[in-house]
Parts: sequence; structure tokens; C-alpha cells
Amino acid sequence: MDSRVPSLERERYFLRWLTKVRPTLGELFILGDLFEFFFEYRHAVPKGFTRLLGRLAELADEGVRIHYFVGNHDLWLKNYLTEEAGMQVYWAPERIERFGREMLVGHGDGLSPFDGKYRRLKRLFTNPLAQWLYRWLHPDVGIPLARYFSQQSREAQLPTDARPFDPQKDGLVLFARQWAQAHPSVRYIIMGHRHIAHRMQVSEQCTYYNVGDWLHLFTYGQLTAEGMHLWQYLPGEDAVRPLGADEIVRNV
Ligand SMILES: [Mn+2]
Repeated sequence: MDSRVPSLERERYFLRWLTKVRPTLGELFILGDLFEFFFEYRHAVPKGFTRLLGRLAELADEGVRIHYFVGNHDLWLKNYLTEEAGMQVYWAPERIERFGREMLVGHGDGLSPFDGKYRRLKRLFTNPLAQWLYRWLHPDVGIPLARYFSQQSREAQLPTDARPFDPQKDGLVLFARQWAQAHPSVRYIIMGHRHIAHRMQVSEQCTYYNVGDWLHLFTYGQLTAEGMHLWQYLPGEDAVRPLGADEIVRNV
């Protein structure tokens, strides 16, 4: 059973949230899987997302830099978002520096030590020949087909109450621990993909943040000169609340 808030409603939440945080918004990092499925044909893209793309384009025109890290559901993005909405698109995690702090930012797919099977699948999905062949499917066939499989995989992956969450055993936390050891100057590792919002100290100097999702949780991270903080948007009240340091927000 799909317990998600309908897509159009979530789009409205996101836009209301954008309006709310706009006064303090200097830069926006979208950590992927914004679309259930996205595939760019040479002359066609999936329908929809008009309000969202329009607002993001407007923000870009107002001078807000927008960074988009593709997720496993939208890794076929090419230059559409850049051309239409002025976003900078990344296909891999990126090391960046803001407010004098180094950080690693990315979607998070394929990084966990348990992601071996997915990494092989991703090599196939991103293979230029496979993409070229797929493009020969008419969009009225190719888009619904991919959307169906995409939804299946998401339903299978979404964490539920039945699967207890142990941050110590989480694949992305394990990745972050290793990566932080190898890169001692990095202060933050910030990812999405897990649909669980939480933070975890992974080395003496480095903290891992998962920003959660906008399917159920409406959580996000805010980076200021003071540091990184997790927040949750409460659509019913059109309000935001900070997450506690040890709080874990997931769909239960
Ligand atoms: Mn993902």
C-alpha cells in the first residue's frame, strides 16, 4: 500500500516551504530523487512538475544557486534542469566548502557496503548503449514502464516499522565512517536516499547527516555560519521545527 501524500500535494508543500525559507535562502541543494522517474529523450521529457520547475527557475533568476545531485530514480537527467531552471547538476557526490567547512554532499546511492548488487545494476542503467537503445522506445511506452519499475523498487526499499533502524549498522553510516577516516579535513557528510532523517558523529571531527525525505517526512538540513542543523516542515501548520540532536525521523 502506498502511504505517500499525493504527488501534487507534496509539490505544493515543497513550494510553500520554499516561500517560508526564502528570506534566509542563499543556495539550495536538492539531494536527488526529486522525480519518481526522469528520462530525457533528445526532444521530449516526462510531463508534469510545472509549478516546481517554474518556481525553481524563478529562484535561479533571482540569484539563488541551485545544485541538483541526481538520485537513483532520476540518474538519466541530462541538461534539461540546467537549461530550463538554471540548476547545476551532479552525477556523483561532490566535495564542497561553505562557511570555512569542508563537506561531502551527494544523494547516497551505491555508497553503502551492502549496495554491490545495485552498483552493478547502475552500471547497466548508465551504460550509453543501453540508454541509446531505451530512447528508441516510444515515450508513451518507455516512461510508464520505467515509472512502474521505479515505484516497485521504491516500495521495496522504503524503511517501515517492520525493519528496525540501527544507525550503527546503517550502510551509509558505515560508508561515512570510512570516508571520514580517509578525509580528516571533512566536517560534514550530507546525504539523502535513506528516507530516514538523523545525524551521527562518524569520527572525531566529522558528522554524518541524512536529510530524510519529502515523501512522508518533509525534513531538510540548513547550513549556516553556525553549522548544520536538521529541520522538519509541518505542512498542516505551515511551520518548521528543529530536530533534536539524537532524534531519528522516519516513516512509522
Ligand atoms: Mn534514492
